Amino acid sequence: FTKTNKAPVKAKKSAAKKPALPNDKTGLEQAFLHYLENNLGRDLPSNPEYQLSALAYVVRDRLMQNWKKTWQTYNENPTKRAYYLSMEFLMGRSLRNNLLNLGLDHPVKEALDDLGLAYEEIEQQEIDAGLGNGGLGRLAACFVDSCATLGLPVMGYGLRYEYGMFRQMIEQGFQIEAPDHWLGHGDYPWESQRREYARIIKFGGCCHSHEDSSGHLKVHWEGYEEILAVPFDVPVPGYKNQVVNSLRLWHAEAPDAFKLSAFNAGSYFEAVAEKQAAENLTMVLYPNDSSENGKELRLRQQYFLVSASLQDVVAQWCRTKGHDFTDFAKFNVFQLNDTHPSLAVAELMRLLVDEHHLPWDQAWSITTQTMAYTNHTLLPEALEKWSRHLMARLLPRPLQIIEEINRRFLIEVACKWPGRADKIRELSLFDEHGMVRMAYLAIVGSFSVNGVAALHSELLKEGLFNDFYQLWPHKFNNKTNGVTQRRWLAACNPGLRHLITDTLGNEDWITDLSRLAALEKQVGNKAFEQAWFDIKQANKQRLADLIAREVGVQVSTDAIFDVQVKRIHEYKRQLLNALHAIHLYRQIKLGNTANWTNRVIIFGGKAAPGYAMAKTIIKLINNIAMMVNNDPEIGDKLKVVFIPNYRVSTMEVICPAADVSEQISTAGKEASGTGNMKFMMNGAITIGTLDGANVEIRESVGDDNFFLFGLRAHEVQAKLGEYYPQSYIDADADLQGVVDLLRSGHFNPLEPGLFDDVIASFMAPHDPWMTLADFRSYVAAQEQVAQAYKNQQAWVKMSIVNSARSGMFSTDRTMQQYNDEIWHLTPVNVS
Ligand code: B1N
Repeated sequence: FTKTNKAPVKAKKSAAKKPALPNDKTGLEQAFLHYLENNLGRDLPSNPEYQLSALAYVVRDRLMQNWKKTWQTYNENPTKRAYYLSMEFLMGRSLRNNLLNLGLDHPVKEALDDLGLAYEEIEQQEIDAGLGNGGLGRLAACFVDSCATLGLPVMGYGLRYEYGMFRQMIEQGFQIEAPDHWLGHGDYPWESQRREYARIIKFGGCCHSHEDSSGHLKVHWEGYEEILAVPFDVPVPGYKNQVVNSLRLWHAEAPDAFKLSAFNAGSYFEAVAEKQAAENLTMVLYPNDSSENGKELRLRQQYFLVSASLQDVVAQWCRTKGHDFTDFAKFNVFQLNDTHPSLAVAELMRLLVDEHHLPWDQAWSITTQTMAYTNHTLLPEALEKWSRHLMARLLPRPLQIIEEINRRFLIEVACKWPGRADKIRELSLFDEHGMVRMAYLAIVGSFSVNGVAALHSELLKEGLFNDFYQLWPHKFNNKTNGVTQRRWLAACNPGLRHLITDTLGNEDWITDLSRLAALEKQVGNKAFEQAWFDIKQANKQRLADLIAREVGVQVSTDAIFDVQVKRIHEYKRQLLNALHAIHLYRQIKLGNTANWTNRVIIFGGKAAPGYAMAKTIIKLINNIAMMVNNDPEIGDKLKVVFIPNYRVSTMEVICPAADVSEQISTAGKEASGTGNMKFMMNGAITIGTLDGANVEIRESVGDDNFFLFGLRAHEVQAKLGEYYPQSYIDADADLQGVVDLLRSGHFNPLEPGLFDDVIASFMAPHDPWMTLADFRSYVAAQEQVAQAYKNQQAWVKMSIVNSARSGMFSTDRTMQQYNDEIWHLTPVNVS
């Protein structure tokens, strides 16, 4: 029963008749007042919350027009589509970005100005959509922005958590977590509920098999509980190209019929409690970055995302193609954002085999031509494993399918390595403790496996996935991360945006970042260099104001702004930075301040609530800050600040203001990093190890425009087992002084023993992060930084070169490569 979809054609006619909404100053002003007065029942001036709502409605109307047009274009030209499956989309605020991409930023500002309102004040009212932890979630958000700008038919699928990343408060120097009930403050103006596309997701029960009339074995999943997945769509506009793609976020609900029998049997209370439990599924984002906790609810979330999204795509397919899946892989591709959605491999098999009655081999061929997997970490503690017991209880049918995939896969392994029982054991999807290795499932089920920076992708092939690489070398590839220059340069750094545009003569760089290369011609142009410097100073003042407001510390914009903002994790080595802060403090106290350069060391980042060591590191930084900032002898020579509640909207103030970007992870541990790219684009100079994308950043800017230090990845590897932290202390009086000061309790006079665990961690021969091994070369690199900053002109030159050579770190380039090498989609033209 193939059904042709006639609706789009009709919709196009009606859309064509409608006049476009006015985008001029007067039209926008009228629309704004219309919503304020008629929809919200308020008169000017009203308060900024209402102003934000009214403005968001104005923008939403204009997005909606293009959204419909895009949807029609896709329907009229049924070409291949990609689906980005991710447990996280760290979108941040949307207003400024939507205005920029619609080309409405200038007229809207003028319209508000006319009404006596300040755009900057209104936009501060928007709450960040914090539906992600860090780099992996923000990457997904940059990806969908770039896909829309490139006109690629790509849809994001994620979860609509009611509580996003927790709010971090700092009390007495400690991190305190508060819930982020971001949807509780009125509505989220950008989303549209689409109940007509709700899907049922199954959990629990058991499986029975029987022979059907033609003698085939059929499996029935029975006795399961149902949870309803309701989609909320968020528009993702491309830059001035009329494309608006969709981010579809699933919300869990108990179906109407939920536990009706229990209600009827009189268990009213229990039934309501269970209904509530069902709706808990999408209540909260797990706040772990780079570590897994194996909680049942997390597995439920993963399957819920995967099943709802795949059902959605398969239902869409059946609407136009009926049950003929021959060409399914020619028209659909799923990109798995790490292993979190890797149950997609089993779920697509289940849908094809159980629900659409395809033979296993055909279903497997479709699945393995449709799935592509991106790995984001080499850290063993972040590699997901789920217990077979838990899966058997929650997902009996997907588990059976994984067992069958494994059975067939291990036959392949046996053929490749005859007689090698060790290979069978090592490559099995089930480890010796009966845990399912999700990364292995993703690799076996995918036609493409990529890392996120050149070094990372090499290390995957050499180490973690070496056996798989030997089996299937063609699957392995690299896609170096990026960031979108729309949000991370054009929108967050208006001063630099205007200078760049005036200098280059056009805004083409906003969709082709390689054009920034032409800025290098301006090196030596005094007026340009002065303008560049002045913009940085103004951005530093904006950050200084934020620091004064949020931290209560006055910092001088003449000092180096030395910034490390990212999740707090031992491998990222905020501790090394803190030891350097102590070193500088000590030098000032010793009077070693000849040729001194003033410095503000700025930290920000959240620790996972269960990660005790990371939380102690936050406390240590705050205690150092307290001591340093209140000592008149230290003054402006050194300030240390910890900015609370680091998130997307604070990075938008921080990255344009940084002089120095701290990217100091132990080599081989940071898969890529993306903050490093935001800083570079905005003209900060990196001090960093040869890790993740730092390697490529340094290749781009050259040795002279990058402060390199530390062990290389292979040196770290070689040192394992023969690392003696004490030997570095013995050889280095400065390090000895720093460690002694810390040990003496100087930074915790009223809290004895507070930092003992931290000290023990960097003193341990098994310290995997080898912090002390890199102390001396880090201090030396920091001394070069301090000297280099004294030569303002030379510094500005380095800054310009960093920005000018950041072209390859645009997600436009990243997405182009995913498309050219993995997805093979045809870009659309919406007009
Ligand atoms: O993904 C980013 C990279 O730039 C970073 O280097 C990398 O650390 C980050 C479990 C993760 N890897 N793994 C995670 C997040 C949540 C979670 O529950 C792991 N995040 C990264 C983008 O490629």
